[in-house]
Amino acid sequence: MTPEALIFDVDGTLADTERDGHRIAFNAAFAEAGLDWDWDVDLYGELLAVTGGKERMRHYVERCRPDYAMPADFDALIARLHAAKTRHYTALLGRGGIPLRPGVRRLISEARARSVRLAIATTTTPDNVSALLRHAVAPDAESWFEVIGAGDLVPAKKPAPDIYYYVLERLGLEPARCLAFEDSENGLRSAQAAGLKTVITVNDYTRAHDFRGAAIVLDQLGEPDRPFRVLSGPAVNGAACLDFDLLKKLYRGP
Ligand code: XBP
Ligand code: MG
Repeated sequence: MTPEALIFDVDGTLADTERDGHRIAFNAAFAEAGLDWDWDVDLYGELLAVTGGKERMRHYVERCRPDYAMPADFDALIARLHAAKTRHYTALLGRGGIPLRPGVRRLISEARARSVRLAIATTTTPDNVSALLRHAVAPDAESWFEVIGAGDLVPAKKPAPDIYYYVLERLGLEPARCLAFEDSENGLRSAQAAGLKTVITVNDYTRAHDFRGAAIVLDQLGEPDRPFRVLSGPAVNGAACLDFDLLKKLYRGP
């Protein structure tokens, strides 16, 4: 049995966008606004527990900057900073700054060749998804994805299941017909709560997360000449990468 649709998270799953992408863009927006906020690699790793850029900035001010005198129009400041951050981030993607993770292009191509439907479920801003797909995948890659669920389309971000519910409803599919791809514990909780079987590819920020309940946990999707490592999950009988043979075994749908 083959799943009818693959639903991909974006940040950390399609590409390693956090440390050298979103983080750099946040810092550029802070500097531009004359703020002394500076998120180093370790601090950013802690802040990633909060999904969503606006939510993350608020959390930082509330938890880490008791010295900061919040202006009366703090909401407006957050909105301005976030718009600037999106501008910096999409410009960085436009310069080809962030490549896809290993195996992502191969798996997407294989899915398209088999007419398996594709969708996106992410907390990031829609403009960021468009820019990544256009610049790192292909100029017309947005049209390959039937549903793009992103950002503030739903009120509650991951780990809430809302964005996956949104995508499933628009695909018109039961979760048992789909497979999700995530890189983080918040992402896994979100997909699981929506009833989706989930493949995890870890990255440096998420390696130590709790991935109990995932269909399989890999270091990356793998290429024939760049094999993945299985961090937990079923035996893969010498497979080097997550192709449709392995995917079907993991899926075992209705
Ligand atoms: C990704 C995120 C995003 C980005 C920032 O989580 O948490 O918030 O860090 O994007 P996931 P915005 O991969 O689980 O979707 O600034 O556009 O919110
Ligand atoms: Mg992610």
